[in-house]
Amino acid sequence: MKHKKINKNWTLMPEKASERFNSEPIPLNFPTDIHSELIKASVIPDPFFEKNELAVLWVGQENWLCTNTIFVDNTFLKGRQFISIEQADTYVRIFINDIEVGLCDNFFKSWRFEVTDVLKQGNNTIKLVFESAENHAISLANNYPYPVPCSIYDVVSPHRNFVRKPQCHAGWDWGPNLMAMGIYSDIVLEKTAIGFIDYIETNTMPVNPHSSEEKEWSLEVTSHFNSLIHGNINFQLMLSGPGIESISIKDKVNVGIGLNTIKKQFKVKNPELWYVVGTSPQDEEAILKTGRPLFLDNPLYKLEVKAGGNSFEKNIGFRTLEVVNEEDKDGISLYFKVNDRPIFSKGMNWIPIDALPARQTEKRYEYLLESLIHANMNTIRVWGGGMYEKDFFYDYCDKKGILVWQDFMFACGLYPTDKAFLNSVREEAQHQILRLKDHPSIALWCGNNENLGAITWYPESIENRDLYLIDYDRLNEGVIGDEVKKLDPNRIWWPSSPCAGPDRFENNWTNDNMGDMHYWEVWHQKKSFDAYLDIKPRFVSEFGYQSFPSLSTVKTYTSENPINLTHPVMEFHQRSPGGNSIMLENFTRYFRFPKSSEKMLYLSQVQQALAIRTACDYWRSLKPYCMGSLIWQLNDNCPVASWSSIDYTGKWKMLHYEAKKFFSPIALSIYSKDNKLLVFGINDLQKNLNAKLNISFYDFKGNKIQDDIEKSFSLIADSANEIFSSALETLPKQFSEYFIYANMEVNTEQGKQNFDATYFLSEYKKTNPEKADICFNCVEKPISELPEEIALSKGTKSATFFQLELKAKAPAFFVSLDLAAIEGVFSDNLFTLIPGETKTIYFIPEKKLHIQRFEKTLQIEDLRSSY
Ligand code: BMA
Repeated sequence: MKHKKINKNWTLMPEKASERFNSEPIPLNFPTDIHSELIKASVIPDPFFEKNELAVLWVGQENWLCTNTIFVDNTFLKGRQFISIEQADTYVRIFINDIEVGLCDNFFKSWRFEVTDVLKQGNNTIKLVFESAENHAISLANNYPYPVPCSIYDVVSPHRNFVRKPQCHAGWDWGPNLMAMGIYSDIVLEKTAIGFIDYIETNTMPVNPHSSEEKEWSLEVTSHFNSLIHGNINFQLMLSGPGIESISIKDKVNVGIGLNTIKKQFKVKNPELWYVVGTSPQDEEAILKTGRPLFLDNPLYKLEVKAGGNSFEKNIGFRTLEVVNEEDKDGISLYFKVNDRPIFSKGMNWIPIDALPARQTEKRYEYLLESLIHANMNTIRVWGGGMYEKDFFYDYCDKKGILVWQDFMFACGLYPTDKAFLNSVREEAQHQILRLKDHPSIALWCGNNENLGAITWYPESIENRDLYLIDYDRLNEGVIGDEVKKLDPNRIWWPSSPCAGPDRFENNWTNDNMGDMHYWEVWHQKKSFDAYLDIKPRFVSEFGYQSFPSLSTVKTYTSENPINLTHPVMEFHQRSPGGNSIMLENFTRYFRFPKSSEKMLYLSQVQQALAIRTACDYWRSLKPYCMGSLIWQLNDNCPVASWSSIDYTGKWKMLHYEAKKFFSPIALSIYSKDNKLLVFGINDLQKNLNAKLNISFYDFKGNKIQDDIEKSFSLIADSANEIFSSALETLPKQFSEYFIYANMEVNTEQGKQNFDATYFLSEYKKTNPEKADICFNCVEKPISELPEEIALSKGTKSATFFQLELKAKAPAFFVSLDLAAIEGVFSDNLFTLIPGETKTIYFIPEKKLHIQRFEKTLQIEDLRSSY
């Protein structure tokens, strides 16, 4: 088998002459997308700037032609030849020497077309015609016997549900409508006389999991060999990795034309276990010492298969994973048990990392996922309106121990169920299941995002529920669920998010006691943050609250100076209906109104962090009743006001810093409910811990208004411990005149750690903080001196970091440090400064940075400075 990549030296132009394209054909190399190339060639402006998106809508409505000439020699023409593409977005018609050899029509499938007898010796012309998915969608919908509604947003490409491409490409409530097209993988010419290995699948089972001596696992490997011949082929299988004796099997296998499955089963002795980040014995030790896991790489085992002149490689891991979805006295649970240990899922929802797919670089994937685990999270949900992610994403999750909740790519809508659509989805599901199922990080397959609920959203489906419900079931259970059950029977099939579980058909939209829940009433229904305490969920797979990005990010899309939040550009960069108003209205609910638009950006991030902290503090305190909170959403695919915790430029919003604290494996949580103040010590470790709690009551000058409350206790392993409770009426009366500052000291043989939390019993706007006059000292130090619990981006290019000592004259709340467009992460942010105490913060720049620039750029905000 021979491969020849044909990514280079293409040219791009519209398929038919267009007035809008006044350029020579544009040279390009794949992988790329058409918009990105048109931007590079200055044919279109940056779609993320101002309202340029509207000026580039035509790109997705055109057909585009890419042309190339490829040279093929005689030896390549021996045997049979194929052209293969892993990621074609979406309608790509392929011509070689003007003969059509194939049409790709589903972005989520992988394609291989035979080109034997079409390819000739010497130069061959090859053409790719990218046909507008928008036009395909419109014509498919027009020819469909009845309307199939789906949710749409302000700038929208119609009928996205008719085309199998990332649904958010058509515009979402956080993302632009670009209807991207392109090829995001290699384009490969392959030659073989024998056949292909399409997939390798494995099944790992512990044989004697409880033996204290030798732990044996059975490993079954199924190779899918797509044969072009009848006869015997050479087959070889090798497994190697940490701590095991390498295994090698050689054989001759008889195959027939078409698909052959070759199964081999053997035993693996004492492989090292795969762990969820933060749960391995080494991580437990490290957390006891520093409060943080080690972020080690998981042991992975390399499986190589060679068959009929092809080879195929993948990594596998050894772990058991169970999804516990059982009826109990309160409803139906949902949680993951990995290596017999129940895991509280702390994490985020993931959307495609860029609306311009050419910008989806491995570096950015790595940065976002690294940021996820550094904020003490262990789970990510690949949301159904995006894409089955690139290999790199799952490889990284395998390596670092992140659990993946994997949706199938259907979201917020109803879908067609004609034969062609169902067949296409069946092939898509088969491909993605076989491609992804052996990643140890994959925890669950979920049929879609909110489609079960969506049946109740549209007039058509409300009126004719039977029709749309049957259609829903045909696609979801009849095709997707059917394939999951056939191809990956050991993993749970979760029909929809949210739902109560397999084979449950109730509308779970508002149920908080069964399965997973999306809780949107704080935001879409504008309820107060306290509403998070009115539900008792088992697993929240979505909830979110918006903020604006930081000023440096806002400046990437507007040249307006100073900015004004009701300027049309600022409103255009907000896609959630009424979103800016919700944020501004909540300023008036909780805060004194900020004195400038810049301060509003800051306060919006404080507000977002507070909203989500309120939810997470409470839901974590319900463990093990509640076992998951997945925040909507980690990332942005363009610069925009949104629910993300990391903005488009990669800057951590205040929420991400706050999440690092409220998701920490040992954490302190304070809230008030039912007229009581409650303090919880959360311990996710497997050991009981000795701890001391100190609660102080300060006025806004920084004086204590009464004696501290002190208490020693034991934080029971793997639980949420109520460590203090008091009726509100027994606390000092004038709630607006003081704040509560709590500290929990945890003492272990490995070290001592402190966790603090600040709590107001009154709305912030009713209190009178003094001006804090925050000052700081800064020193630059070699990176080797960075305390080990701080280490963030190991990939930093900087040889130094900055150590800041901050002080304040009066208590300062929600202190935020910002460095404009300088890339890097602070060790902490959004903290309280108590006068007389010094807070040490580290900043690790991504690249070399001069201390003068650091000091000059550093912008410090706190609550009092916002008004
Ligand atoms: C959720 C998601 C997305 C959406 C978000 C915010 O329900 O599934 O569709 O972006 O709400 O509205």
